[in-house]
Amino acid sequence: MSRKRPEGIERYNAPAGGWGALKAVAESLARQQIVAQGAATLLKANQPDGFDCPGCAWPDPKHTSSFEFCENGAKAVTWESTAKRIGPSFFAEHTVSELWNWSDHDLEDEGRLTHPLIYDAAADTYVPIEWDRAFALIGAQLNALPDPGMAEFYTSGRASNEAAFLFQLFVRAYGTNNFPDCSNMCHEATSVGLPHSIGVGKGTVTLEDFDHADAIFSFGHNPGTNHPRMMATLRDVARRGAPIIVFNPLKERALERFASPQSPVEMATLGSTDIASAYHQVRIGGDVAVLKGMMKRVFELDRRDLERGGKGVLDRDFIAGHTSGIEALREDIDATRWEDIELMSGLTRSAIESAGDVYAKSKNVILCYGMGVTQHRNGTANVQQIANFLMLRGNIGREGAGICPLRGHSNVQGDRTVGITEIPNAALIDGMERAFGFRPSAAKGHNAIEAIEAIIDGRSKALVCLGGNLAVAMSDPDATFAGMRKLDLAVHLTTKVNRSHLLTAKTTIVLPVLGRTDADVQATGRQSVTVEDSMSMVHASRGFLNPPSGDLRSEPAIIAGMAKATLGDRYGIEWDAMIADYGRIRDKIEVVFPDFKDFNARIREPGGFRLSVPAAHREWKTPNQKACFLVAKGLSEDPRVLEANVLTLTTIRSHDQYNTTIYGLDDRYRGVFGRRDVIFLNAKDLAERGLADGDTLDVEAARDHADPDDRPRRVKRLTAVAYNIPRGSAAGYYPELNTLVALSHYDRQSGTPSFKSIPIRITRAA
Ligand SMILES: Nc1nc2c(c(=O)[nH]1)N[C@H]1C(S)=C(S)[C@@H](COP(=O)(O)OP(=O)(O)OC[C@H]3O[C@@H](n4cnc5c(=O)[nH]c(N)nc54)[C@H](O)[C@@H]3O)O[C@H]1N2
Ligand SMILES: Nc1nc2c(c(=O)[nH]1)N[C@H]1C(S)=C(S)[C@@H](COP(=O)(O)OP(=O)(O)OC[C@H]3O[C@@H](n4cnc5c(=O)[nH]c(N)nc54)[C@H](O)[C@@H]3O)O[C@H]1N2
Ligand SMILES: [Mo]
Repeated sequence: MSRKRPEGIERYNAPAGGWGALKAVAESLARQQIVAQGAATLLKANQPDGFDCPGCAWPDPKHTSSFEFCENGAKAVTWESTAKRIGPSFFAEHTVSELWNWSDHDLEDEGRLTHPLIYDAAADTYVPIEWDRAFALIGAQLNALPDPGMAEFYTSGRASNEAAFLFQLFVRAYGTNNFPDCSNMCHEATSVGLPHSIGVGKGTVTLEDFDHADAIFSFGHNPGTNHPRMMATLRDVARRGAPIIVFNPLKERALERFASPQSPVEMATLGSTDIASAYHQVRIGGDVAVLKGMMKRVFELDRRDLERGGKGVLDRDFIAGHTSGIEALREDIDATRWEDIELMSGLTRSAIESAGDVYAKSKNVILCYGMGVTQHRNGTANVQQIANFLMLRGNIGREGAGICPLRGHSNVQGDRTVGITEIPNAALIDGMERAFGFRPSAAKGHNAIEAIEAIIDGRSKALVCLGGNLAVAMSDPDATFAGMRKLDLAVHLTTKVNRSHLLTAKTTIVLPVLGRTDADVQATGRQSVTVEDSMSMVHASRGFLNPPSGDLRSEPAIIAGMAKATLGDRYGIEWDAMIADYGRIRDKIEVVFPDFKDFNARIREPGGFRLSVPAAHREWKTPNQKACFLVAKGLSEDPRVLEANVLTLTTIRSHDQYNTTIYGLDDRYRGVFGRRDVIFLNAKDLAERGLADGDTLDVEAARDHADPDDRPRRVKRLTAVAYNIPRGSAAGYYPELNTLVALSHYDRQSGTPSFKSIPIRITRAA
């Protein structure tokens, strides 16, 4: 019996990857009109003398590999190296009010910006402006603020180390630590949570560790779409027969089956490799429950083994020699009841026990995780329970084992390393003083949520964005948009036009930048920049394409231009010399951060070098010099999830988007074609409400009357798609559903918005 599915909804039965991926690359090359140049561009991605792929932060094998195929990396590269251009004549023809009604896809699809622009309010259009005039205006307006703390400086994680370092230098010399950053919406729970556990806010594994792992645990990430080069690694692990245990509410195809476009056999025979050995569809927000459940099992196995005269399954040497807090953890786990674990995780006790058994039997375990773990009200607790789980069997700081957060933007980790932080520590302040002879303020600045709150309240009057699309990426776009329209000054460094640029302030300036793929030529010749991947490897990136116009500047050059116009020769900073030769920026980075010793020499080695990750060799930079087991109270921090009729909504990326950049309207592996206005629901949850597959629904966020920010938040007319997802869970696309997220809905420890658990109610649309 076949029932008619909603328009554009099909079943996708093939493995991830394979010929579908090759076809998608060909299509995106053609769409961006760059078949000849574009194909050559792709071959330079992640090559020793080429540019770092702007797609994701997964490392490359020694960074010397031949071109590693990746469909979504290809989309990112072609989107940037497109032949399409958007110049002054386009803006003369389209008012900003008209462009506001364009879709996010259509805005960016117009192509690369060619000229610096300023908003002309009388004509409601963007008009060209000379670079020096733009800098002078920015400098004058920043200097006119009564307090530097009234300006916000946002960084999106594509910025190179060199750009990010100059940005923080400019802003600290100007006098504030207001550094909202895309990381605040992303892996902040990792950056804040892990230092308390293991003394460093980064992953501990290298790519080689995957060759020695006996089991991989995967929580809340979708590598087939978001870190496709990771699939080669997971495929190797699966083919060795090592178990891969997945916890994800959705059955993500690439975690089930993957056909490697680099395997002639799989391509020729239409074969594939099974990836997950066990796939547990945890309820959204149920990860703390799962982790506590598995730890409960490990403690139980340990007790049993001891009773039988064995040595137990805990790593007692590691625990005694390296850790603190095991007793408090054990008490918490003992006090946690299986009924509650089952209720909150949506999994049976026996399923969780079976996963715990695999863990206890495996000598070396790596645990990988993404946004499904961090973007919750208890995101930090989630991350810390992961660390606890690994530490029970000493799975941190030895070969084949460790924690592996999958970072987002290709250099989001590097930006943090070189000083983009609203909470500068003493080492950073001292380093800046050593390098530049002035002592920056140590006062805490704003993170992303605090910056938006300040903008909405009118406490902050200027916003300078080094890339990104802050207004669309953030929670509560309605309030955020209104706030941004009240600014005195908005400045955007960008490759293309997006919605944030249409939120005009009294003065609004859009500055077009060179991208990763473009050649960056300065006074001493063609420059390289550097980036840091998810595994703390730092390496050079060098573009080679002719820039979209002669009027573009590099991000470092623009930052220096703004800095000179704002600061004059304050502190004698040699901006021009640093722009002439980025090697001089790296020399300064090395003075501020001694870990970058011999920076310029070491990036000449193929593959670059690894920054030190003390926990990776069991050196614990925590106050008590130990790895700390940390207790998280309870299993959830949002009482609304247990209210009658409430579902928990997660917001995810389709296969055809890069964050707020929408390449196309398909989500191939989930069987969605030509649309994004859908909500995935369990058929029984639909039936219970008298609804069915294909019905048009309105979605409303569950109210929180204790929250001063409480008000109705609705998204109308989404098509229900009956989907393989746990009862009580729902999923839909970011950023369309951000309207449902209150600004106050975030993890109190890290400030990460709870984009992955939004309590909602659904009703049939009128
Ligand atoms: N092509 C492409 N690549 C990208 C990006 C992109 O948009 N497009 N974005 C980049 C960025 S900035 C980032 S941060 C990363 C994001 O990479 P991911 O972390 O993979 O991103 P999401 O799409 O948010 O996927 C989260 C996954 O978590 C699952 N999930 C949702 N809620 C829960 C939960 O409560 N528990 C568990 N266990 N799982 C859950 C979802 O089903 C989904 O599979 O990718 C980077 N790479
Ligand atoms: N509901 C929900 N919201 C989320 C998330 C979620 O999972 N669910 N994820 C969050 C996460 S993980 C992140 S990281 C944020 C992303 O937040 P952002 O980093 O702010 O957003 P992006 O969409 O990556 O930014 C895209 C824009 O960057 C600009 N750009 C592209 N390349 C370059 C370049 O080389 N230089 C410059 N200067 N600009 C460039 C272009 O203008 C493009 O439009 O969103 C967060 N928001
Ligand atoms: Mo991210």
